[in-house]
Amino acid sequence: MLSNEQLEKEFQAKIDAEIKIEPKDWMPDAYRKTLIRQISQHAHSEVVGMLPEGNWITRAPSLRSKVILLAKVQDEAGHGLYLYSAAETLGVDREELIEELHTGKAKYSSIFNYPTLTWADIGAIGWLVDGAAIANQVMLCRTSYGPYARAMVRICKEESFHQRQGYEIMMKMAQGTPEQRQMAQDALNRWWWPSLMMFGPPDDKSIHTAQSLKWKIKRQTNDELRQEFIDKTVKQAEFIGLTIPDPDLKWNEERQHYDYGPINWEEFYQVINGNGPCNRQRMRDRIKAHEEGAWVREAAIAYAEKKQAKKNAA
Ligand code: BYC
Repeated sequence: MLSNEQLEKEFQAKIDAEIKIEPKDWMPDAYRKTLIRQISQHAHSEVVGMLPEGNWITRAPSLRSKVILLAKVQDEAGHGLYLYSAAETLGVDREELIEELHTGKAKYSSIFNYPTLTWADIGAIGWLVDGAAIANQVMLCRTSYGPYARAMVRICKEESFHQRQGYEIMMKMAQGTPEQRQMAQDALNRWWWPSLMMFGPPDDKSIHTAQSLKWKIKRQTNDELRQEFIDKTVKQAEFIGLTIPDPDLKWNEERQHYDYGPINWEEFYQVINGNGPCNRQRMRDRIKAHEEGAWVREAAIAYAEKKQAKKNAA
């Protein structure tokens, strides 16, 4: 029998050789734990992320925009389901994960604790929040754990459509009446800094990055991805004539990247520790939605049991 040390060595060799780790393969406990933490946080984010946008389905300004928003919100629910399934392949129970979310033990993305005040916020979410999500998640299509990597391929395709729908709303509003233009700029002003916080703390403060890079769960650091997102998004803002709310933003010829101003990390830590503008409201609404959906889960289980009983009897 191989010792733990030998097993770990073989495990790391597989990772280094870009061989995916599958559910029944041996893996270090800490690898399993990190994946359960990250995938479940990710699943919770998708599901909680439906709330700020869902708020605007009844107030979308046209039938077209309503249909698009409905489809987007439904996609987020689907992402949550793929991700809970991927987490379950690691031996945890979905109900257990959801309980952790509802009791405040599990985190979800900081970004969903901010309010959506106007229709332009729906544009800003699609453009910036889904844009940041893509920047972070493309690397996850190559993450070392097979079920997570496969789930991410489909998620990324759908996120690209979401980003386009948000940018289209912003473009239309930026080219609209002075009031619409003002709404678009105001939404950008409010969502810009929280979007940069989505990538997580700076590298020198990130607890998990070094180990996650070694295990190829993450392929790039928080700061690298944040920089990529800024470089791409500044040009998109310029194209539609909006101004990024950062007086320190400046192209750095030497680095070939934009320099940017200080991020308010105090605000970030307040938000992820439950004290953001909407944390309580989001959890209250999520728990209510979960309770109201109990009959659907019960019906699905009863159907599966009936089918199984029929199979057993045959
Ligand atoms: N919000 O050591 P670090 C979406 C936590 S949803 C809250 O750098 P890591 C979408 C972190 O968990 C977007 N918490 O951690 C849906 C850790 O705390 P714990 C969600 C955050 O894991 C609907 C501590 O801070 N995307 O796409 O190496 C509509 C230290 O951080 C945040 C994902 O979940 C945050 N922003 O890196 C539209 C992607 N940042 O766990 C869009 C998958 C950090 O020790 N996740 N924390 O208590 C990841 O890629 C990584 O987990 C992160 C953080 C980059 C987020």
